[in-house]
Amino acid sequence: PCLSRCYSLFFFFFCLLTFIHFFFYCFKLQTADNRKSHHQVSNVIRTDVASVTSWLAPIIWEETFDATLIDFIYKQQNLTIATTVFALGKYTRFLKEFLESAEQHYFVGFRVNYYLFTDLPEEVPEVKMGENHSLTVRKVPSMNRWQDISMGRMEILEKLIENELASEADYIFCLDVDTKFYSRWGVESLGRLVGVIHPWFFDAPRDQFTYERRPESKAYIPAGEGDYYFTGAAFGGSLEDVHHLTKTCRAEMKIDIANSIEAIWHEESHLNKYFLYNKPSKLLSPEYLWRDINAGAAQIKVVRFSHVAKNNAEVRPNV
Ligand code: UD2
Repeated sequence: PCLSRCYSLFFFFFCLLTFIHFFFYCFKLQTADNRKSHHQVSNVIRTDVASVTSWLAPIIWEETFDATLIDFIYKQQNLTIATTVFALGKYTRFLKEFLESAEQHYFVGFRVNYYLFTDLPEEVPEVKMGENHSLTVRKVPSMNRWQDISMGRMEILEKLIENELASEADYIFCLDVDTKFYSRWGVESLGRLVGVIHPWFFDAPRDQFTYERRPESKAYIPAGEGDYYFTGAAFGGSLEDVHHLTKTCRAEMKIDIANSIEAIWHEESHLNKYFLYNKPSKLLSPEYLWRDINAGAAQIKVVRFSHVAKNNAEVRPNV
């Protein structure tokens, strides 16, 4: 009987210890979870910049999203991002740095198809593509005016989406080539219609925006109107939305040509007009298009993509 009492006592203490251990284990898990969710919440707060527009579109800045979490969510969707870039004439010199830096920072781990339009395919450098990234080169005719090259992109994009991309991609981004990636540009940038705030005007009052102010142009924006000044160097979204954007801008530029007027900043002016009446569903902060020659700004904690310095008179076919 003494032995059996000992066993009972031993069993009782064993159960007690197991229970206490289990209790503390659960408590630890819960506090870890709390800490984690608290950490995630504190991760997405910026008080020095606006991170939402008046029509409730997010504005993406560093520390407004959790990159690991957002990658995990989008990974399950098996997406393809088409990306267009134009390099005509001397602008082919920018391709190497553009592509090499993109391969380090642009949608790493996601499927990307670059469509490169050039009049000099023989000058396209050999750049090793990362996993699930591919490059298609398309020859286009040369042009004598840089403004025509820049504006002509709208029509080529419109046709590319219409004729080829429907079953090939989910999203599209259209980027300038005289640029370089310095840091992550990832799925946080995806949205139905995406505009990038111009690095010169993100901090400027509206009356300083360089919208087209002549009512004769289809890009006209009256004084006192407009939300942001967007760059023409980067925009994107779903195929359907970007198709509508490019088709509209192309048609409006055609009307301007017929009326012998060219908007002050070419297709960028038409893009701004489009975004005024078709609000972007997501805005990217100037982290997504900075300028190498710009001084830093306190709000810019990360430069992701930036215009490289160039001598316009030397690289453009006309001045
Ligand atoms: C601004 C815009 C640009 C466009 C342009 C229209 C920014 C930062 N950039 O840049 O997107 O809206 O104004 O006025 O807001 N290109 C060639 N070969 C040429 C000339 C141009 O391939 O000879 C292509 C190339 O992809 C280049 C793009 O057209 O990146 C725009 O031309 P730009 O970069 O010379 O225009 P820029 O710097 O005035």
